[in-house]
Amino acid sequence: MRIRLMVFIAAISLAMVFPSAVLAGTKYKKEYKMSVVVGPKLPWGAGATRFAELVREGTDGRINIKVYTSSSLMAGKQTNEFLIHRQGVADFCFASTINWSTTIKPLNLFNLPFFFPDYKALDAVTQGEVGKELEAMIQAKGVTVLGWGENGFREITNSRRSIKVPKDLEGLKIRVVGTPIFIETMKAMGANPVNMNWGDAQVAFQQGVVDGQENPVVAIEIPVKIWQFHQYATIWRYVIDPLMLTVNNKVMAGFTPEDQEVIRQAAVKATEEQRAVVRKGLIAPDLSALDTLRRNGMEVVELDRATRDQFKAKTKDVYKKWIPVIGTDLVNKARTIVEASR
Ligand code: X2X
Repeated sequence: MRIRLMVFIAAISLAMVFPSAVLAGTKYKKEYKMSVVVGPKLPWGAGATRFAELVREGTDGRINIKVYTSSSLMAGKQTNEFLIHRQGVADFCFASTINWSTTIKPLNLFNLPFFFPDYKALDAVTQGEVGKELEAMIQAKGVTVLGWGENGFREITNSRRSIKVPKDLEGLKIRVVGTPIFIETMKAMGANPVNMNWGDAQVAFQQGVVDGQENPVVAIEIPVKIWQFHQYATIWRYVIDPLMLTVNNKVMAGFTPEDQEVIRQAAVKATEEQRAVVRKGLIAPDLSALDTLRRNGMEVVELDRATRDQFKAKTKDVYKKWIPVIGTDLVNKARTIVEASR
């Protein structure tokens, strides 16, 4: 009896001293690596740090995630991120669909020019059936999507002239991510695209190697003070850039069920918060983010639906080529959801 009691007390003390993961025989790594393409101060990088903090707190320090910003895990080459994630070089990612779309073709859905008119349409797609299908495809490739964050609608800025109609864009040298559909879309609209990693882009803006670029206002353009390089901004919502907070499947399987649950909840919380941050000031009546651009000397043009349609009309061939690549069924489903949301 006494011995049994002693064993019981010993077991309890052991459980208190050692975390459940150790008792369960699961060996955790000292550090888990999380990849982010941009710097730590941008809302995207901050969202990753927030996730890491929530996981650390929720697991009493059992899971220690270090955020590697500025594409450092893939030597600057942002379109390689999915590959290094799949291989396990990055255990976690907070990633843009754009950077992964070179490898996972259906993600080019979000790159279709002028396909998503607003946040309502976007949310209906990512939170619904289409979002689930994309998650299942990614899962089958070895990675779990834990939550959807956001970089935002991508708006064009440049140093030459105000872009109000398609003709204004003609001949402008625009930096884009090195993913084929971006290059083809810019060419279709008459621009002269130059592909470049984000890590090299800011120096290129400074040196005037390119005339312009396209990125979300709150998530990128304001934090990098784009007005240092460009005086003109056009709000045209031509492409949406969702972010996915993800974990490598094998890494996830190595955690106890309780810790997996902590990770899932942390991802939902961190992405919800991050989405709210990057939308602030961009939804009428609060358009204060555009005022920030103006206050810093930029001329800001907001395109109406008819003008967006003029740009869209120029990208017909992009649609023709990419719909079958993305998956005709998937695009049709998304289109139905977008139309129903209007
Ligand atoms: O390279 C870009 O423009 C950026 C930072 O927005 C992405 O990673 C897609």
